[in-house]
Amino acid sequence: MKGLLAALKRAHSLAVYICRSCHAQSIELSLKNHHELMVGSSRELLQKLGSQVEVRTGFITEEEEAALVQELEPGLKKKRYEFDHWDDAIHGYRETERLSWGPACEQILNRVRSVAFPEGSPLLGPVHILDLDKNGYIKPHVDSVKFCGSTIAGLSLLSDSIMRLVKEDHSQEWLDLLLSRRSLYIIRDQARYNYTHEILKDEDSFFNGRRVPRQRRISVICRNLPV
Ligand SMILES: O=C(O)CCC(=O)C(=O)O
Repeated sequence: MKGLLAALKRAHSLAVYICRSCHAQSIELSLKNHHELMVGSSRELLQKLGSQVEVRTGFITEEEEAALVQELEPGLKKKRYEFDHWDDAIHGYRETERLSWGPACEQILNRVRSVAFPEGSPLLGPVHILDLDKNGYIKPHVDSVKFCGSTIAGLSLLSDSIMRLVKEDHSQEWLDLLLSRRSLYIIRDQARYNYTHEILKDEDSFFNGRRVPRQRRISVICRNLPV
């Protein structure tokens, strides 16, 4: 159990820190067929990554969200939010992983797996749970290729948030995703390997100029294994 968290932490500690000043000058375009859930630095980028980045709003119901929170809360409550390490890639968080779930939650996770991963793709057994405090945020990083495969799929509980993807060697190329509460995001292939991803802190949480307040947020993240 400890292995996955340690591996992910190692991946996070390799975070790439990117200057954000270029964003102000960038052209923001929305992609109509993604229901205005993504804005990016150019139409070309939105088209290029359109098939590798998905956001499905309302993927789970309020009742399903409550079932997940109810199952996760007792374990999370035993841990403290970690704020102290200024150089960590995640600030203000507590985390755990879970291998076995009650039937209601297992059904939800099976739905996630069936839409996010190709049939037969070997999956990372434990599901990663990240609980971000209202003041918490995730800095730009690329998940370790040693421990995680081509696809990352995450449910967002309790809060809306903004996920930002930035090309690793070309920070003018970026994409913002509006992750509404109870949505599912999926990041695949180049978007997963060549772009950092991050969750913006509350004070920076704007989507296409619109303020998106961040509350405490729990993410439930499924990954496949590297081939
Ligand atoms: O909380 C999220 O949805 C993103 C998590 C993340 O960036 C990661 O675990 O690598």
